[in-house]
Amino acid sequence: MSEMTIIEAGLRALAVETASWAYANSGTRFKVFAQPGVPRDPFEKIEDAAVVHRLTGAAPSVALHIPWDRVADYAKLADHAKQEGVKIGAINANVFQDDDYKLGSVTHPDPSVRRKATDHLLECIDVMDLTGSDTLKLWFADGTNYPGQDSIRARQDRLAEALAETYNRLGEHQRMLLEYKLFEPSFYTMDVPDWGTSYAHCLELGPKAQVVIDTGHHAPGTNIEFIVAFLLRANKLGGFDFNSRFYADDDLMVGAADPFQLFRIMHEIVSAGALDPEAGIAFMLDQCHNIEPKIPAIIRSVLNVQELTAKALLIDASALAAAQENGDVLGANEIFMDAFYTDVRPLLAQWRIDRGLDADPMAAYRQSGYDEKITAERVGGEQAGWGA
Ligand code: PSV
Ligand code: MN
Ligand code: MN
Repeated sequence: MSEMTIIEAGLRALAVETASWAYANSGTRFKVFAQPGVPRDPFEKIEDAAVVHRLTGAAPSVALHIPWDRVADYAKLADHAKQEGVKIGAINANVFQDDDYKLGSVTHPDPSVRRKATDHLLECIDVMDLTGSDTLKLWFADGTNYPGQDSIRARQDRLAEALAETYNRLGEHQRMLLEYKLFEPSFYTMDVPDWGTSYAHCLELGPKAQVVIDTGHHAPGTNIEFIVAFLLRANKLGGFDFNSRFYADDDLMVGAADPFQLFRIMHEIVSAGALDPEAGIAFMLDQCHNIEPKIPAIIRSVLNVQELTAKALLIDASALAAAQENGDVLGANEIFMDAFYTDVRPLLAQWRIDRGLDADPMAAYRQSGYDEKITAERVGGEQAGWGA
């Protein structure tokens, strides 16, 4: 099979989900640098997401974050997405920004705060019903800052209770993804600090609960592709929040810090046959574009995922299997690295031309006039909701 045939077969199905909040202003705790032309409401965020999809042909859905994307009429929002040629992806719950959540949300010691937080999770399932989304994404900032502050074990019980109530409210074709994070904003314990904790809760809940891997949420040096392989085998990998990091939860563009890591992750996906949408793995971006222009950064990110996936597709699977069986350590590694070092950019340019897309989506965006249009039309764009 030619390299082009292999890439065509693999990339046909690859869909990267962009995040509504990445189109809005964002920053660090030190400063938010407002950018011209950013969306003023969720409808405009969807319009920007649609531009990314039109230029790349590979970003057909956009994730929402509630309440950052709360609107009066969700059916209208979903319809707007449809008109624009995209659909609503995962609904991200937000139980980390109210004053009530200082000591936690679903694991708070006060039952009335836990009730409020769980009610928000249920509200997010209402949003899924109204928008046609099939995925609820849960991330909890919950945890403690000081030893002795609260019972680690009691907080696990409270978490399990809220998750079970939420799980039981899911419709037949809906699922929930539980995200973990090593630290931040809690610095002593996080209630879901790692994939093992998330996996154990998901196992207890049932088949509609799966783990989501945010690539920025691990200790330095963690072997993420091992986690991917393990969870795929257990049928408990629901998807990714892709981004890249040099230090902690940097939320930089995926593939920017460590393209080789992304390649290794995509190799596990490809070799498990999990690129196919039937496998149900959501390839989502969870990034902030604090200093770089947002739409081009998101286009770049989608292209990075495509490029590293294409390289992973080019690994000669049968030669690799033979080398592995023969215990040929160096031969196996050489086959693996050969694919990584292959320049797939000309093949991908041709792949785009074959689909009626521009060979260079970055240049096509610059020439499209869209940036000038939104800069002129949109005044007073939204802040994503955090980083102020
Ligand atoms: C938390 O750091 C996180 O990765 C979660 O996915 C949040 O929902 C997201 O960031 C939004 O900033
Ligand atoms: Mn995330
Ligand atoms: Mn994060």
